[in-house]
Amino acid sequence: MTSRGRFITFEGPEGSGKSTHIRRLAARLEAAGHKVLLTREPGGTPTGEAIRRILQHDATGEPISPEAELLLFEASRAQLVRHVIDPALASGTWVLCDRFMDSTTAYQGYGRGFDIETVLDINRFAVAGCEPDLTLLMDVDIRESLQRMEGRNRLNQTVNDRIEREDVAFHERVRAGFLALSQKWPRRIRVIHAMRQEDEVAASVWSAVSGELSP
Ligand code: T5A
Repeated sequence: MTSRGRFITFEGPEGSGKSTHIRRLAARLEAAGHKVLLTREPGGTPTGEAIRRILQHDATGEPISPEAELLLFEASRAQLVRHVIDPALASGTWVLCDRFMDSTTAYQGYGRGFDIETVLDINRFAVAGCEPDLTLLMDVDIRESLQRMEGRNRLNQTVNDRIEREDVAFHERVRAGFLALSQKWPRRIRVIHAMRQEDEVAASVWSAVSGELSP
């Protein structure tokens, strides 16, 4: 019988290096002989990618209420879990996901101010037991996060999306929320100090993964 794969999520403020390090970790796991699937939230399925366009760029032209925003993130997640993550894990593939349920708790709970226990309940409904084995929280301060977003936008000729345009106080609440979650679940959520050189950060990511999951 195939043994179940492992499920690793990357979380943290914008520009904290999630995409950079998820790709580096995937390459290293593949080199170690694992089958690896990379995915992201919101997105990762046709329905999820359509939801991503609505959420990021006001694609309908209509303001999105905070309640609808929360439920759209959860809808994308419910779809991703059932169509992509669960089947991949069952076939022995390691799944690396760029953001997952902790982002909803941090952004919609701590950031927007929804009751945290309510958000956690809706998360549980969406994931139906499919929780990460390990979460890497890429922690940067918000000034660094904003600078990196600017750099990314200059390089890729992009602009900040709807949530990235929130004020500094919102982003500070989100970061504090992520850190609070890492204290609530210290075994699952490992804080990676992501303001160092990229290679040093990659070494910490590998050490957390190899220490916890013996790849
Ligand atoms: N959201 C999401 C919610 O509100 N609720 C939810 O439930 C979910 C799932 C999604 C948005 O939706 C919100 C959160 C977000 O606002 P996203 O696509 O995940 O957005 O976007 P970001 O987090 O904004 O992704 P970014 O690509 O901007 O950030 P990353 O992936 O963290 O960072 P990365 O690797 O792209 O790096 C950004 C820049 O920094 C540089 C890179 O080269 C790049 O230019 N960099 C470094 N620079 C210096 N030192 C290092 N160590 C560096 N590492 C990377």
